[in-house]
Amino acid sequence: MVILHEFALSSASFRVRIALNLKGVEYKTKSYSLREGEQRSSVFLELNPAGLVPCLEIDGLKLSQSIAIIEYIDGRYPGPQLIPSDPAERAAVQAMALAIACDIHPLNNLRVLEYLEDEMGQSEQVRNRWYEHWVHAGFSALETIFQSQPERQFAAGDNISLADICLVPQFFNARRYNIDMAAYPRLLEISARASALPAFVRAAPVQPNS
Ligand SMILES: N[C@@H](CCC(=O)N[C@@H](CS)C(=O)NCC(=O)O)C(=O)O
Repeated sequence: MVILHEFALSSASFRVRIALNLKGVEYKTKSYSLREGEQRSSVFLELNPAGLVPCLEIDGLKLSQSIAIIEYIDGRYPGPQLIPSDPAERAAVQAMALAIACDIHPLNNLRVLEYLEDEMGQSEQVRNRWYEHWVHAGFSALETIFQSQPERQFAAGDNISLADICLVPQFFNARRYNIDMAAYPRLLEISARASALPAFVRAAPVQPNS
């Protein structure tokens, strides 16, 4: 049995749920409340000493880091190829995915936001400004890339890839934080198209503002 240790609203967990669904892998979830700090419990630290969800138990392995997990799933299961094998296409997909997973997401992770407030004494207003700043920095760059490729249905072309798998959860988060995304029409378009696919719908947490 494949077990995803996760939190529904965690975007890194959301990425892995999408990938498992796209590949048609059956899995169970075990939830850890991030708000209550369960990711730092001894039970979870046994799974991932970094204290960050997700962790995927699969084939006798305990995998952490959503991108590494998705690479494993992609290589292990048939179905749509999420990371292209052509070196140039692969680099392009990885660049878009990592622009989100490395350049936006970690700066706005819960522990960073809590550190800003609790240890650095910053207000909720400053915390929210920080959050928005890094979303806009990352999304502006991606919008420029997508604008230059108007024919693309999805982030990397006509097929879903790791780039869409990273984009949709980050978009979900931005909506949750009520960030104005009027400046990103192509991101909106691509994200909406991918979000409507059954694998994404089934992976989504409850809709923001619902
Ligand atoms: N690079 C990691 C990031 C994992 C991560 O940051 N997970 C977040 C939820 S999306 C988390 O567990 N946050 C808990 C915390 O900040 O204390 C991955 O892609 O799996």
